[in-house]
Amino acid sequence: MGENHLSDLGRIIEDLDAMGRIARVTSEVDLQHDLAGIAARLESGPRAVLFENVKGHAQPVFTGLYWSRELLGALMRRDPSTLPQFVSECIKRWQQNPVPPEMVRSGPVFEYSEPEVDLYKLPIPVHALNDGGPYFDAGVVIARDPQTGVRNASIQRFMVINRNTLHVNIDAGRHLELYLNKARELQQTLTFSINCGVGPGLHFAAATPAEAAPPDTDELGIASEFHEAPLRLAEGRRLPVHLAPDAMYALECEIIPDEMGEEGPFAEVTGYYARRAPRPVVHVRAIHRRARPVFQTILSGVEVWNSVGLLGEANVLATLQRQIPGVQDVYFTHGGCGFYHAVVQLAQKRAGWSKQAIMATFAAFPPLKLVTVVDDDVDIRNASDVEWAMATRLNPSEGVLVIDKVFGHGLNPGFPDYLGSKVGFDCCRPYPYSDQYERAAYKPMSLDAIAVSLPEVRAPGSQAAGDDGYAQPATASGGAAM
Ligand SMILES: Cc1cc2nc3c(=O)[nH]c(=O)nc-3n(C[C@H](O)[C@H](O)[C@H](O)COP(=O)(O)O)c2cc1C
Ligand SMILES: [Mn+2]
Repeated sequence: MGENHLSDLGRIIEDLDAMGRIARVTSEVDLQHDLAGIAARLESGPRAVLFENVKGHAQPVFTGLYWSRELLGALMRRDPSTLPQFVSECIKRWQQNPVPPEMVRSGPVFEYSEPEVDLYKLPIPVHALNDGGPYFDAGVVIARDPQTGVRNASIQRFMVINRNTLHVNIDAGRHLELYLNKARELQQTLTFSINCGVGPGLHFAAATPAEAAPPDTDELGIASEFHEAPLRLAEGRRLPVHLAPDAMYALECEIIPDEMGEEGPFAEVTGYYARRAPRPVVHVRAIHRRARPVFQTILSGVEVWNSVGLLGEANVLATLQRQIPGVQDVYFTHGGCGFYHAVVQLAQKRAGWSKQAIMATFAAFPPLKLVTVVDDDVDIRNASDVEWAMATRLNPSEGVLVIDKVFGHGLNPGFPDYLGSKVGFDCCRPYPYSDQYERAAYKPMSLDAIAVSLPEVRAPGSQAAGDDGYAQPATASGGAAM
């Protein structure tokens, strides 16, 4: 298998550029709030953004790689609606026959090593108005189990405290938390690398949920499936860590267990600020980078929905396809913060399996709070269509499944201390089907061969000269001003 363009962010930017999918901001932009404010205006659009002129820095900042499924689909040469299936097939191949990473000695990230660690040399933005400081939030953490040596990939947010210190947020149940606990027991420090400016192969490996990549597996191999070639890794120069030699930046880091410092607030994927609290202190011992790096940052919105959410969708889809006959598709809605609400599409084969699907979905992705199951005549990516199924097919006295006091996502304000209630909505027709629930349909027609005039729609009173279709409105602002 030949390696494709997905292993290198530089090639990815060139590829997107050739498709007209890079917006270049050439005006000078301040890292403090302005950059994120501009990015927020372009969020979800068809283009990623390159800030070429960052105030006080020679290095550009890149954002938006994950904020549109159309862009991701174009990059991966797939129809965007088939991405969950594609991702789940990559993960399945890795589970069955992993292609282990290949250790190499060099790579572009070693083009320049800072003689002295100084995080302030990097163009790290401050995103939201109340954020506690500049943040790394798009870096892939590569760590090794202190007991077994098994590698783990994850993404965590790191707040910059000073020239060589970060404070990190590790959610409950993360494998990095497990490794840190093991290091504490062994009375060791925990070392790892942060790799910033990588492609979606490594990013998706890091975002693969624990349910698909348990802690005894080396989830770095997932990246190999996306790259169509073994992922390259290299030894650190200062610490016993593994890092990505093809990244834009790689930091060698160390946590001394129980050393804590204040982290936050940070605008999170929920649309709320994560609270400031004592969290682990990270010492940065070395910084490597390309000679001409691009710093990647992520606004915690759609980009997280299309990475954590997309990987969650892929795992729910793979699990349901094994367990529930008739499952067609899964979508984590964007109104549901990208991974709190799953909509499952089911071609029912037996009565009662729509409720089985609700239970299996919750088990396959614990951050979910809502699951809605609909029939296969409903467009799961269209909120109005899903609501139509809910309005006409949900039987509230039988089809609502409430689960109290269950583990959920700690960032969701409904889950203080990771505990809250979840609800499933069975919006499927009663099975076997009756005519009563058959969806009305019109003959599918193409307009290609049909003569039809589609005039430009204008505001009242603004009709074009010579158009005598109807009278001028008799208002003061109407005719008089024209
Ligand atoms: C942009 C982004 C930021 C994230 N930030 C955090 C974070 O600050 N803390 C955290 O524990 N998980 C965060 N996550 C989620 C984890 O990286 C993700 O759930 C991952 O699968 C965890 O890996 P693990 O199962 O190996 O622990 C983030 C994910 C993304 C895509
Ligand atoms: Mn893991």
